[in-house]
Amino acid sequence: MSGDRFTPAPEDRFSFGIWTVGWQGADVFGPGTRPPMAADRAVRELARIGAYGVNFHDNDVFDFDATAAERDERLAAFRKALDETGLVVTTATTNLFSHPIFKDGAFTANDRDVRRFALRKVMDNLDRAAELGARTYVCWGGREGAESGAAKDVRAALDRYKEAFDVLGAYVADQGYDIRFAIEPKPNEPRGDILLPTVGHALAFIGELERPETVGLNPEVGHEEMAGLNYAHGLAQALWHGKLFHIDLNGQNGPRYDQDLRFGAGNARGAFWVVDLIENSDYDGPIHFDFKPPRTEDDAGVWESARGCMRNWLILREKVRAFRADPEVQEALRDARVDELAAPTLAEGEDWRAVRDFTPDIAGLAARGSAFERLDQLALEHLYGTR
Ligand SMILES: [Mn+2]
Repeated sequence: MSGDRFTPAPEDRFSFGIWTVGWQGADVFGPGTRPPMAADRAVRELARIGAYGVNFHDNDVFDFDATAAERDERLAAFRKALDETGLVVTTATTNLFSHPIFKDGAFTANDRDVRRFALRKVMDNLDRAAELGARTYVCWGGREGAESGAAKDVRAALDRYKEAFDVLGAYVADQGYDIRFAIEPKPNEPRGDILLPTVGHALAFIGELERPETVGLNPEVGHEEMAGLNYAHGLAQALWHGKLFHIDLNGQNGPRYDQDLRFGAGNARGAFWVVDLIENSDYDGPIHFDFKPPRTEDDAGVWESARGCMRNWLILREKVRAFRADPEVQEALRDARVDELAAPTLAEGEDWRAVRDFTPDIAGLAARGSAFERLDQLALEHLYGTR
């Protein structure tokens, strides 16, 4: 399987979270099925299979309760592996969800000391992120939410959520770091309901911050599809707002628990449109995978799963390029009037007066087919490999 045209290269800019391949497979019904993996080993193996970069939580590298000596030793080993492999740290993030102190959230915990400690923990890791060259800082507020009604004043929680981003934005500015924040929405799990549950909620929230230009989005396939939403449409809207700072790619089969399958597994048709959108956009961040090798896999299966993420991107990239280059597709796009949508509804110099009394051929327009089915069938035939 290796050495073919779907073999990843550093210029493909594939990156992985250290926690993805390092996941031991613990779930709510059973403990892990794989031994722990040190961050430096994850870096070396990811480099071996063709990755370009990594993203890490503070506690992917050292334990929450590590002594200063243990922390420094783990960080030194991580740095050494990065130096030796040439892998880049594209992104960093903070674990504000595993330790019991964060059981009611971090930035929006009712307890003020928890909130103050959460800010400190993020600032500690922002220093490491800056030192390691990360330009994007992901914020997934997995514990920011509630299972019950009265326990969480959502409007006050949003005040505190905004306060956290304002304080951290000031810290980054005061330190002179070249780092932007990327909010990762998720509707539920681990909390019953999570704040900022979708791309749309997060976009609206960013508009209320003191430094909105430094905060964007990190949408995840599974998280949007858990909410029944179209991930490619969410990405397109984030791009439209200039807010697509990062992407978390994986696989999901509709609204159910967060599956974190390898990219391209799950909703394959959705994945085709994601690759088509990103390949034809100005997104210049890493092609990042946030998946979990299933609990059934041993160490060999972990790397097979990680390799599959990258191969599936490259396979779909070849298919979307063939789709766009196909003369029959181009004709079908014209028949479907896809280009016409780019033309402003009013011409240059026109205002509302131009259409105030506009009356088209109503019967003719109503009767005319949109010719979308042929276009979509051509896409499916490229995806299914028959064209
Ligand atoms: Mn997920």
